[in-house]
Formats: sequence, C-alpha cells, structure tokens
Amino acid sequence: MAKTLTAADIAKRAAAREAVKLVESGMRLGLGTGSTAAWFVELLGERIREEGLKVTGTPTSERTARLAARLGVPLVTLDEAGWLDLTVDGADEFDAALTLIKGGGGALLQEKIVAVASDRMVVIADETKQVETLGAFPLPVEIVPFGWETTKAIVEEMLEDMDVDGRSSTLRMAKDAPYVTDCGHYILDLHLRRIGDPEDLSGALNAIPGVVENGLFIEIADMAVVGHEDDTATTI
Ligand code: ABF
Repeated sequence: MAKTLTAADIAKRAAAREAVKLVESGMRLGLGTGSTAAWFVELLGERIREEGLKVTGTPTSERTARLAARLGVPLVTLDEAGWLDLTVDGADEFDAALTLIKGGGGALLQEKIVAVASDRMVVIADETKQVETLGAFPLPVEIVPFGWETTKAIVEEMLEDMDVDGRSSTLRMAKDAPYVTDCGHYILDLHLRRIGDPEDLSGALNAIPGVVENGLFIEIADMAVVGHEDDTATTI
C-alpha cells in the first residue's frame, strides 16, 4: 500500500521532480544525502528505467549508495568519475545568498567534497529550509575522535569572538555512543541561533586542528529549487 505523503514529502518531491529535469544523458552526477535527495534518486531511477537515460551517480554517503544501487542508478566513485557535471543535494537551511547549512544527515564532509568537484551544484529543499539568517539549525562540524573534548573546548572558546548568539556545542550521539561518520569522524553540533558572518565563522572553525570540515557551504550552490506543499517548485 502506497505510503501517505506528508506535506513536507510533497514539497520535497516537487523540488526533486524539478531538479531531475536538469539531467541529460552522459552526465556524471553527484547524489546527495537526506530525504529530499532520496526523492531525486528515486525520480532519477525512474528516468533511467523509462527513458534509458545514460548517467552515472557518485553517492555522498553509504546510505545514498545503497538507495541508488537499489533503484538502478549506475554508481562510480568520485575518483572514477574524475569530475562531475551536476550535484543535486539537500540542505538544512539556505539564505538569499545561497549559503547553506548542511550536515544534519551526518554526511557534510563527503557532500562538500562532491559538491566542489562539480561544474554545478543544485540544492533541493522544501520551503521551510529558506531563512533570512542562518543559525537556527545547529551547525554540524566534523571533528576527529582524537582529543575531541579538547577540540570541543577550543571551538567554544573561539566562538566567544564570533558574531553569533549562542556558543554551546553538543557531541552528536547515535543511541548511547558518539555518532560516527562514513569517514570515521565525530560531529559537534553548534547551537549558534544566529550566524552573523558565515565566512568568518567557517574560516575560524577550519583553522582548528581537530576540525575536519564544517557544514557551512559558502559560494558552492549555484541554484536552489524550492518545493512547496501544493506540489509546485520555484527556482532561485
Ligand atoms: C543532507 O540532507 C544534509 O546535508 C542535509 O543536512 C540534509 C537535509 O535533509 P532532508 O532533505 O531530509 O531535509 O544533504
């Protein structure tokens, strides 16, 4: 029996449906992680089956790789692809400058690697992700497990000098153990409430030795396709 779609599902699917129209045969695609990106992979699989579309997909997480394989998308690693024509991925927040917060799905490092190795990066999201100012969603920061408590303390000390409204962080847990990313790292979620200067914050975070990458995507997204609950989508 078909699953009843929530309003959010309808909006996410609408965005994915618009984005999948951008795909042409011969493209090397980056496949995002999260529920909106999952809609894109599902609709891409349909086009491959129905039209014989000839594309390859480079997944941004093991989770996406399993989904794409099940849906019949031919998979290649980023190094096998060499470079990508188009990456389509979700976001937790995006602002008018198309600066994103990503990483709610725990795949920010691989997502950023794939996104910057693409000629074009298109964000697909439901309208609730569009914000005036970033920061209500906790900013994910990928850190190495070695000395993580010290790294956490250094991050919080650094935040004292940043234009933000909150300065606490929590280690992301999976049940009763730290969440571990595909690359074997931990994630700190920063509760900043408002991020006044994303570029300044991103640079300061990535200068800390235990920090691998952060979920601010600055000048990476080229376009956003925003899905609405009435099953329509707008492009910005
Ligand atoms: C992934 O999907 C993450 O970077 C982002 O946090 C998440 C958004 O999830 P959803 O599409 O389920 O809202 O791209």
